[in-house]
Amino acid sequence: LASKKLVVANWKMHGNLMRNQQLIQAYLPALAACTRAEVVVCVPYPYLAQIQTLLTGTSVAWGAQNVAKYEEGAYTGEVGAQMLTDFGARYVIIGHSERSTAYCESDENIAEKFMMAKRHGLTPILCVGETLLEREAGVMERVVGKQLETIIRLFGGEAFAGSIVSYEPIWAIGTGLAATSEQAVAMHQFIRESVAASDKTAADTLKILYGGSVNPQNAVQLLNQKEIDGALVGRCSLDAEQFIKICQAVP
Ligand code: G2H
Repeated sequence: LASKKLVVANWKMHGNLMRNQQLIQAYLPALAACTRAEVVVCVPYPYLAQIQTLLTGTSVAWGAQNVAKYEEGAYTGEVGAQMLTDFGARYVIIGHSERSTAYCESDENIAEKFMMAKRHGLTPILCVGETLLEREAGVMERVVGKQLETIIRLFGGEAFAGSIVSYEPIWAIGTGLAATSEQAVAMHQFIRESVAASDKTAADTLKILYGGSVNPQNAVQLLNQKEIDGALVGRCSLDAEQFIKICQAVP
Protein backbone atom coordinates (compact mmCIF):
# COMPACT_ATOMS: atom_id res chain seq x y z
CA LEU A 1 0.00 0.00 0.00
CA ALA A 2 1.26 3.44 -0.89
CA SER A 3 -0.24 5.15 2.17
CA LYS A 4 1.64 5.54 5.44
CA LYS A 5 1.71 2.83 8.08
CA LEU A 6 -0.60 3.47 10.98
CA VAL A 7 0.16 3.18 14.69
CA VAL A 8 -2.93 3.17 16.91
CA ALA A 9 -2.75 3.61 20.68
CA ASN A 10 -5.46 1.73 22.55
CA TRP A 11 -5.51 3.18 26.05
CA LYS A 12 -8.20 0.69 27.13
CA MET A 13 -9.67 1.67 30.53
CA HIS A 14 -6.67 3.70 31.68
CA GLY A 15 -6.08 7.37 32.33
CA ASN A 16 -7.34 10.43 34.12
CA LEU A 17 -7.39 14.10 33.15
CA MET A 18 -3.94 14.87 34.49
CA ARG A 19 -2.26 11.72 33.27
CA ASN A 20 -3.78 12.01 29.79
CA GLN A 21 -2.48 15.53 29.43
CA GLN A 22 1.01 14.52 30.55
CA LEU A 23 1.04 11.56 28.21
CA ILE A 24 -0.09 13.57 25.18
CA GLN A 25 2.37 16.34 25.94
CA ALA A 26 5.12 13.74 26.17
CA TYR A 27 4.01 12.10 22.88
CA LEU A 28 3.57 15.21 20.77
CA PRO A 29 7.02 16.67 20.02
CA ALA A 30 8.44 13.31 18.92
CA LEU A 31 5.33 12.32 16.98
CA ALA A 32 5.29 15.63 15.10
CA ALA A 33 8.81 14.81 13.93
CA CYS A 34 7.91 11.23 13.04
CA THR A 35 6.37 11.80 9.63
CA ARG A 36 6.64 8.21 8.38
CA ALA A 37 3.83 7.00 10.65
CA GLU A 38 0.21 8.06 10.86
CA VAL A 39 -0.76 8.05 14.55
CA VAL A 40 -4.16 7.62 16.21
CA VAL A 41 -5.03 7.60 19.92
CA CYS A 42 -8.17 5.72 21.05
CA VAL A 43 -9.36 6.88 24.47
CA PRO A 44 -12.19 6.07 26.90
CA TYR A 45 -15.39 8.01 26.01
CA PRO A 46 -15.24 10.61 28.82
CA TYR A 47 -11.86 11.85 27.58
CA LEU A 48 -12.87 12.51 23.97
CA ALA A 49 -13.45 16.20 24.68
CA GLN A 50 -10.09 16.51 26.38
CA ILE A 51 -8.27 14.67 23.61
CA GLN A 52 -9.99 16.83 21.00
CA THR A 53 -8.66 19.94 22.75
CA LEU A 54 -5.17 18.48 23.08
CA LEU A 55 -4.85 17.08 19.55
CA THR A 56 -6.69 19.58 17.35
CA GLY A 57 -4.16 21.14 14.99
CA THR A 58 -1.62 18.35 15.49
CA SER A 59 -0.80 15.46 13.17
CA VAL A 60 -2.30 12.93 15.60
CA ALA A 61 -5.90 11.76 15.11
CA TRP A 62 -8.16 10.26 17.76
CA GLY A 63 -10.93 7.79 18.22
CA ALA A 64 -12.96 5.66 20.62
CA GLN A 65 -12.85 2.01 21.65
CA ASN A 66 -16.48 1.05 20.98
CA VAL A 67 -19.71 2.41 19.47
CA ALA A 68 -23.40 1.56 19.68
CA LYS A 69 -24.97 -0.37 16.84
CA TYR A 70 -28.01 1.95 17.01
CA GLU A 71 -28.36 5.51 15.69
CA GLU A 72 -29.94 6.92 18.84
CA GLY A 73 -32.74 6.19 21.24
CA ALA A 74 -33.53 4.57 24.55
CA TYR A 75 -30.25 2.66 24.97
CA THR A 76 -29.05 3.53 28.43
CA GLY A 77 -25.28 3.61 28.73
CA GLU A 78 -24.62 3.41 24.99
CA VAL A 79 -22.70 5.98 22.92
CA GLY A 80 -23.65 6.61 19.29
CA ALA A 81 -21.40 7.18 16.28
CA GLN A 82 -22.74 10.73 15.88
CA MET A 83 -21.56 11.49 19.42
CA LEU A 84 -18.05 10.38 18.51
CA THR A 85 -17.92 12.55 15.39
CA ASP A 86 -19.23 15.47 17.47
CA PHE A 87 -15.91 15.29 19.31
CA GLY A 88 -13.83 15.04 16.15
CA ALA A 89 -13.19 11.30 16.41
CA ARG A 90 -12.20 9.75 13.07
CA TYR A 91 -11.62 6.16 14.18
CA VAL A 92 -13.31 3.56 16.35
CA ILE A 93 -12.10 0.16 17.52
CA ILE A 94 -14.77 -2.51 16.94
CA GLY A 95 -15.00 -5.99 18.39
CA HIS A 96 -11.88 -6.00 20.54
CA SER A 97 -11.66 -9.44 22.15
CA GLU A 98 -11.65 -7.88 25.62
CA ARG A 99 -15.16 -6.69 24.79
CA SER A 100 -16.45 -9.64 22.83
CA THR A 101 -15.41 -11.96 25.66
CA ALA A 102 -16.47 -9.87 28.64
CA TYR A 103 -19.73 -8.59 27.14
CA CYS A 104 -20.60 -11.53 24.88
CA GLU A 105 -20.59 -9.50 21.66
CA SER A 106 -21.65 -11.66 18.72
CA ASP A 107 -20.11 -11.41 15.25
CA GLU A 108 -23.49 -9.98 14.06
CA ASN A 109 -23.37 -7.22 16.69
CA ILE A 110 -19.82 -6.41 15.73
CA ALA A 111 -20.79 -6.29 12.04
CA GLU A 112 -23.62 -3.84 12.80
CA LYS A 113 -21.29 -1.60 14.80
CA PHE A 114 -18.78 -1.71 11.94
CA MET A 115 -21.41 -0.47 9.48
CA MET A 116 -22.73 2.16 11.87
CA ALA A 117 -19.22 3.60 12.15
CA LYS A 118 -18.90 3.68 8.34
CA ARG A 119 -22.27 5.35 7.89
CA HIS A 120 -21.01 8.21 10.05
CA GLY A 121 -17.69 8.56 8.25
CA LEU A 122 -15.69 6.94 11.05
CA THR A 123 -12.96 4.49 10.07
CA PRO A 124 -13.68 1.21 11.86
CA ILE A 125 -10.74 -0.77 13.25
CA LEU A 126 -12.15 -4.28 13.31
CA CYS A 127 -10.32 -6.67 15.64
CA VAL A 128 -10.11 -10.32 14.67
CA GLY A 129 -8.06 -13.18 16.06
CA GLU A 130 -7.98 -16.69 17.42
CA THR A 131 -7.45 -18.17 20.89
CA LEU A 132 -4.42 -20.30 21.75
CA LEU A 133 -6.55 -23.45 21.66
CA GLU A 134 -7.76 -22.57 18.18
CA ARG A 135 -4.20 -21.95 16.97
CA GLU A 136 -3.00 -25.21 18.47
CA ALA A 137 -5.88 -26.99 16.76
CA GLY A 138 -4.82 -25.35 13.49
CA VAL A 139 -8.21 -23.70 12.93
CA MET A 140 -7.09 -20.06 13.16
CA GLU A 141 -7.93 -19.30 9.54
CA ARG A 142 -11.38 -20.76 9.94
CA VAL A 143 -11.98 -18.62 13.06
CA VAL A 144 -10.72 -15.37 11.55
CA GLY A 145 -12.44 -16.16 8.25
CA LYS A 146 -15.76 -16.49 10.04
CA GLN A 147 -15.30 -13.11 11.77
CA LEU A 148 -14.75 -11.44 8.38
CA GLU A 149 -17.44 -13.52 6.71
CA THR A 150 -20.20 -12.12 8.93
CA ILE A 151 -19.57 -8.61 7.64
CA ILE A 152 -19.24 -9.83 4.04
CA ARG A 153 -22.49 -11.82 4.30
CA LEU A 154 -24.49 -8.97 5.85
CA PHE A 155 -23.02 -5.97 4.03
CA GLY A 156 -20.82 -7.21 1.18
CA GLY A 157 -17.05 -7.16 0.75
CA GLU A 158 -17.19 -3.48 -0.28
CA ALA A 159 -17.72 -2.67 3.42
CA PHE A 160 -13.98 -3.18 3.85
CA ALA A 161 -13.03 -0.41 1.40
CA GLY A 162 -10.95 2.15 3.30
CA SER A 163 -11.47 0.25 6.54
CA ILE A 164 -8.97 -1.25 8.96
CA VAL A 165 -8.70 -4.80 10.28
CA SER A 166 -6.42 -5.50 13.22
CA TYR A 167 -5.18 -9.05 13.57
CA GLU A 168 -5.02 -9.63 17.31
CA PRO A 169 -4.30 -13.20 18.30
CA ILE A 170 -5.98 -13.49 21.70
CA TRP A 171 -3.03 -15.39 23.13
CA ALA A 172 -0.79 -12.40 22.37
CA ILE A 173 -2.96 -9.70 23.97
CA GLY A 174 -1.43 -8.25 27.11
CA THR A 175 0.63 -11.42 27.62
CA GLY A 176 4.01 -10.10 26.52
CA LEU A 177 4.06 -12.91 23.95
CA ALA A 178 3.65 -11.32 20.51
CA ALA A 179 3.08 -13.32 17.34
CA THR A 180 6.22 -13.82 15.28
CA SER A 181 6.36 -11.76 12.13
CA GLU A 182 5.94 -15.02 10.13
CA GLN A 183 2.73 -15.86 11.99
CA ALA A 184 1.43 -12.32 11.57
CA VAL A 185 2.34 -12.10 7.88
CA ALA A 186 0.63 -15.42 7.12
CA MET A 187 -2.57 -14.29 8.78
CA HIS A 188 -2.44 -10.83 7.19
CA GLN A 189 -2.16 -12.48 3.77
CA PHE A 190 -5.11 -14.70 4.62
CA ILE A 191 -7.20 -11.69 5.73
CA ARG A 192 -6.48 -9.72 2.55
CA GLU A 193 -7.20 -12.75 0.35
CA SER A 194 -10.47 -13.41 2.17
CA VAL A 195 -11.67 -9.87 1.53
CA ALA A 196 -10.33 -9.93 -2.05
CA ALA A 197 -12.33 -13.07 -2.79
CA SER A 198 -15.43 -10.97 -2.22
CA ASP A 199 -14.23 -7.53 -3.38
CA LYS A 200 -10.78 -7.03 -4.89
CA THR A 201 -10.93 -3.22 -4.88
CA ALA A 202 -11.94 -3.14 -1.22
CA ALA A 203 -9.09 -5.50 -0.33
CA ASP A 204 -6.62 -3.16 -2.05
CA THR A 205 -7.67 -0.21 0.13
CA LEU A 206 -7.90 -2.19 3.39
CA LYS A 207 -5.25 -1.58 6.04
CA ILE A 208 -4.31 -4.59 8.15
CA LEU A 209 -2.66 -3.90 11.51
CA TYR A 210 -1.08 -6.29 13.96
CA GLY A 211 -2.00 -6.06 17.68
CA GLY A 212 -0.92 -8.06 20.70
CA SER A 213 2.06 -7.22 22.95
CA VAL A 214 3.69 -4.88 20.44
CA ASN A 215 6.74 -3.28 22.07
CA PRO A 216 9.69 -1.20 20.81
CA GLN A 217 11.77 -4.37 20.29
CA ASN A 218 9.34 -6.49 18.24
CA ALA A 219 7.88 -3.44 16.45
CA VAL A 220 10.95 -3.11 14.25
CA GLN A 221 10.53 -6.51 12.65
CA LEU A 222 6.73 -6.45 12.56
CA LEU A 223 6.49 -2.99 11.01
CA ASN A 224 9.10 -3.79 8.39
CA GLN A 225 6.89 -6.46 6.82
CA LYS A 226 5.13 -5.18 3.72
CA GLU A 227 2.01 -7.19 4.67
CA ILE A 228 1.75 -5.37 8.01
CA ASP A 229 0.27 -1.90 7.56
CA GLY A 230 0.70 -0.84 11.17
CA ALA A 231 0.15 -1.74 14.80
CA LEU A 232 -2.53 -1.53 17.48
CA VAL A 233 -0.70 -0.89 20.73
CA GLY A 234 -2.16 -1.40 24.20
CA ARG A 235 0.19 -1.47 27.19
CA CYS A 236 3.13 0.24 25.51
CA SER A 237 0.93 3.18 24.44
CA LEU A 238 0.67 4.20 28.11
CA ASP A 239 4.39 4.91 28.24
CA ALA A 240 5.35 7.86 26.03
CA GLU A 241 8.92 6.71 25.49
CA GLN A 242 7.92 3.22 24.39
CA PHE A 243 5.06 4.44 22.21
CA ILE A 244 7.31 6.95 20.47
CA LYS A 245 9.88 4.22 19.79
CA ILE A 246 7.17 2.05 18.23
CA CYS A 247 6.07 4.92 15.96
CA GLN A 248 9.70 5.54 15.03
CA ALA A 249 10.05 1.87 14.08
CA VAL A 250 7.87 2.53 11.02
CA PRO A 251 10.28 2.34 8.08
C1 G2H B 1 -4.09 -5.95 22.14
C2 G2H B 1 -3.25 -4.76 22.34
C3 G2H B 1 -3.92 -3.52 21.86
P1 G2H B 1 -1.47 -5.05 24.25
O1 G2H B 1 -5.31 -5.79 22.84
O2 G2H B 1 -5.23 -3.67 21.41
O3 G2H B 1 -2.94 -4.66 23.71
O4 G2H B 1 -0.52 -4.28 23.39
O5 G2H B 1 -1.46 -4.59 25.67
O6 G2H B 1 -1.31 -6.52 24.07
